[in-house]
Amino acid sequence: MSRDSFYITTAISYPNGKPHIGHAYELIATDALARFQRYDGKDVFFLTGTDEHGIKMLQTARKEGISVRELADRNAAEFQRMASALNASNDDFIRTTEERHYKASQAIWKAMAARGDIYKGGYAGWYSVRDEAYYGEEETELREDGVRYGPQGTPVEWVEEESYFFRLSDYQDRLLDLYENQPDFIGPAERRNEVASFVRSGLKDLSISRTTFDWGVPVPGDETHVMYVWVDALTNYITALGYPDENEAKWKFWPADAHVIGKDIVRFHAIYWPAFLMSAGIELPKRVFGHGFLFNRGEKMSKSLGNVIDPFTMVEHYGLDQVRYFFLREVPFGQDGSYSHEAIVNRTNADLANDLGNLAQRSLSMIAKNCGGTVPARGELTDPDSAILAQAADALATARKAMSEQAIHQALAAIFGVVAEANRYFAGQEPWALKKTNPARMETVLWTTAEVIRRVGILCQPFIPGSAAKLLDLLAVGNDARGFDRIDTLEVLAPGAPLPAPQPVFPRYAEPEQAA
Ligand code: ME8
Repeated sequence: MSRDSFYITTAISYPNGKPHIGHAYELIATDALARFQRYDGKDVFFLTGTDEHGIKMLQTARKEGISVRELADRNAAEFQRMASALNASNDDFIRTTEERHYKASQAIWKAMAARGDIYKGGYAGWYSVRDEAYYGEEETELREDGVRYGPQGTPVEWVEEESYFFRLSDYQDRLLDLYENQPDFIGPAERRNEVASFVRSGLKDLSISRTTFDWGVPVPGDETHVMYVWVDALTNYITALGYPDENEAKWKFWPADAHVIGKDIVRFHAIYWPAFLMSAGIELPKRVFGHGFLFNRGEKMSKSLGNVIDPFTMVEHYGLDQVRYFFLREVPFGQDGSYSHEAIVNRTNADLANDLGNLAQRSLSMIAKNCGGTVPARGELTDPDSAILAQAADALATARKAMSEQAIHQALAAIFGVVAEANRYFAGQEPWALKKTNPARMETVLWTTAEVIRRVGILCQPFIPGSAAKLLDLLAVGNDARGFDRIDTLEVLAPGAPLPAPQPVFPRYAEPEQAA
């Protein structure tokens, strides 16, 4: 039987600068969602990459005095380096300057043109280079500084040129039907309401080509035009699956199960993208999820405020799984979030080092000392044993539902709820006291604790893959026994099986001056 497939993507980032924490956040979250489905038995394809065209890229290159290709190459390499530094499990990394992507972008353009949805006209209106977006005059505002700004607070400039247009206005009703009939298409719900009311207020045709520069995908049949960067950018999601070659094996992953993006670009994904796809006769993705923005102590990160924290530095300083855990647990996915040194240290020490780390270290050390370094004997299970084991198995069902709605924080809350309860169980059963009074019962309590740690370790893999693997190694769980289907298989932890010497998995964070 073939496994169900699951296709998930991040946005593709503009490599006009180095990756920042916002990029890292999106990648970590999407990675957790992808890994979760893999452990749940799905055949997963996870895509990320870089969006290399557009005027913003050109302007940055000009400012730096290098060619735009050099800028793209240099920073795309940084984004790739970030993906490996974050232990992202992406199956491909797409760059929109690749040959395969020109082919796909020109193919979707031709399909939209064949449908009669593309015509030539003249564009005159406002454009934000920072957002790479056209805005209606009513969405802009002339401020006291004499500069006109768009709805995201970025400056807009007046643009007038010959342009091809996409008949977006024809798709208004079909888009509203889509939001109505497929209420899960946009998440979270606030984002869906915003998009629906924007579409209801009326859609104008969209300018989809530019003539004043040539850094982009040439328009088929009229090479004096390059495509508007968002037309080619959105197409990346099907390029990676081999479009337009629908015989390509990877095409089976389409339609995407989820496009994970930030809230600032929901409009492009929930309006333009489905309209382009409908026009080209391609199935629509199942869901577009707009996560929130991350702020440093509540302020928007920006180079001018000097509060941009480099993800590489953060990972080096706090540890990779500590950073992954913090972002995924602390910030309800879909809402804005804030990070600070104190909050990261707090989560690291309270949840990882104390709750999970100490429980593992204490119980595994007792096993090493009192059970000959082997899995303890499992006597008859009492009610408290069965209850904690059941809670650990039930956490999978809770996490599964939460992850299907991108509520990553809720999945982790359920898993760490088990850890908290397991600590109460361990303290309440007092295996150290049983050592003299009832050694057989001590072994059963230690077996149960080890089994809960195994279950928690299995569940933690999508979120903190490196540390979860170490936990499972300490319990000698084979690589082939780490899927979610093994969550309540009592036989995995076989009494008498030899265990490696226990090692601490989650170091406490100590302030550098304290550590010295
Ligand atoms: O928008 N917190 O690229 P991009 C959280 N190329 N997420 C953030 C963030 C922050 N502070 N800042 C940015 C683009 N993001 C386009 C996408 S997709 C076909 C094309 C998120 O480099 C942002 O919302 O500006 C987006 O999802 C991603 O990072 C890339 O942003």
